[in-house]
Amino acid sequence: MKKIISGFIGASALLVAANVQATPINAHWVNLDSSLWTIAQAEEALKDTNGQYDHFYTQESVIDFSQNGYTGNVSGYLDTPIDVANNLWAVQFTADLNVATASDYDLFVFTDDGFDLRIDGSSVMSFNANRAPRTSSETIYLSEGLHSFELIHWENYGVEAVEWSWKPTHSSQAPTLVSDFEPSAIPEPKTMILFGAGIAGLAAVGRKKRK
Ligand SMILES: [Ca+2]
Ligand SMILES: [Ca+2]
Ligand SMILES: [Ca+2]
Repeated sequence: MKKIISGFIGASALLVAANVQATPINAHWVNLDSSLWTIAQAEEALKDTNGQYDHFYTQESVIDFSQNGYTGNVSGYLDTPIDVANNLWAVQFTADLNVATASDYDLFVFTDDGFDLRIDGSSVMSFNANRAPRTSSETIYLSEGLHSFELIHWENYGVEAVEWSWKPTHSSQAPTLVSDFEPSAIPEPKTMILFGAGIAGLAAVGRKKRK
């Protein structure tokens, strides 16, 4: 009986592994020519209704950037993909967050300067001013499944950093980068094949045991 249970977990793990498709986070960057202090100003700049700023777009797998070597709460960082000489800019990160297990989660957003984190269209945490590199934290409940998120961040002179990490509230593990994103919960055909192979393997284990 014990063997059958472990075999079933193996099949489930295969399903999860095949279903997660490292889909990128969309990042929209905008270079500015004047100071900004608030979330509203960063949003205005990103909208750029007068078309006065330079915009560019990248795809990222995690939010863990610094122009100045600040590692945040999880070791390591990526160079922010914007001219380090430019001290005035804003960025909007968007993707779907895939929550495998419904739970309370501790969220940690490390930034210089400010930010606004929205999940399913509502702000859950923000720092609506400029600051030296600091961590903001918040605990929220997330149901299983996909949750759209938007993280707005800006740089207004000096040091720049932005990192988003999390952990289940009741876990003693260290925070890890939020990095599990996918556009759709619909299993791919290859997922079903692997799942079928897992079931076949389980049946083989069962047969072997009876002999
Ligand atoms: Ca980091
Ligand atoms: Ca800077
Ligand atoms: Ca700064």
